[in-house]
Amino acid sequence: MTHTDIQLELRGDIAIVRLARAGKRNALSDALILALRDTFQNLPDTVRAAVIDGEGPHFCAGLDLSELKERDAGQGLHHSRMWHAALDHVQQGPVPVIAALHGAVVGGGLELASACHIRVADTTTFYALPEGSRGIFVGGGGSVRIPKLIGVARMTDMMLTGRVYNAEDGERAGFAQYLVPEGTAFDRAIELAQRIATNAPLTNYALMHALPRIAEQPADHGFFTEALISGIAQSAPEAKERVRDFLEGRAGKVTKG
Ligand code: 1HE
Repeated sequence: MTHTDIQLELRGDIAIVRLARAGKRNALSDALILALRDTFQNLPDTVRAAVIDGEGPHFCAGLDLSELKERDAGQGLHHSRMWHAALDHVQQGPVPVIAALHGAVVGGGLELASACHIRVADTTTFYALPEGSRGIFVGGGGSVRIPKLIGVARMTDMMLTGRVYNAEDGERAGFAQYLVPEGTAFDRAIELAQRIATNAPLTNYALMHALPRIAEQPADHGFFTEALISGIAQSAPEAKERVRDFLEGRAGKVTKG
């Protein structure tokens, strides 16, 4: 798959997926969304974690508004479903994905960031949902994923009032898990990806695929699903080896952060 607006770089077992449409602030055209889907769908088997970032001064300006004007209601529905399918490949793909954020993370850009498993933001980052003032609504899964990060009340406020969160307030609200100095989000994301790539693959799989489902199940179902997945994870030879390494003094202790 080649697409000029997406760059895929493999650095050992880390995939770096870069939005490369800086002239348009990485606005997500249909072609770019489909390229994103194809990229995550076809990651090589050797990849253990991925980082997504954006070229230029902003992570992503959201939906390419120049394409919006051409769509009727039915086409709009299918367009939204296309985004859902593409961002599902980010969230439900084979490996954890870390978003390295800077500058604008707005509209569909915030929806994309929300589909990732961890968000690292530098101090230039800002978050907004301009859909509210453009007379439209989120369509890339934002109404499902964004409230899980910041809550329904904050998202409602952002869309009703056009409120913009800066990097510090955004981290406090729950958009990002890491706030780092200007220009260092990518490096920190790579460090985290390298750490994640050393985990047992079944643990990462459970975190990506079991945890979000368990969190939405009624408690009794959740406890049962948890028991199933923890039974599977601990039965892997790799899990037994890691526990043995600790007991025999070969693995690191947990230390204060
Ligand atoms: C674009 C887009 C875009 C920039 N679609 N072309 N998103 C928005 O409503 C955000 C709209 N964008 C902005 O508010 C600003 O562009 C930014 C704050 C992101 C960046 O500002 P700045 O000053 O660095 O750049 P710029 O001069 O505004 O834009 C540079 C170029 O990118 C310019 O094109 P040019 O040909 O005149 O150089 C802009 O037109 C173009 N550009 N953003 C198309 N979004 C699944 S539903 C999701 C719904 C949404 O995402 S709605 C929110 C859309």
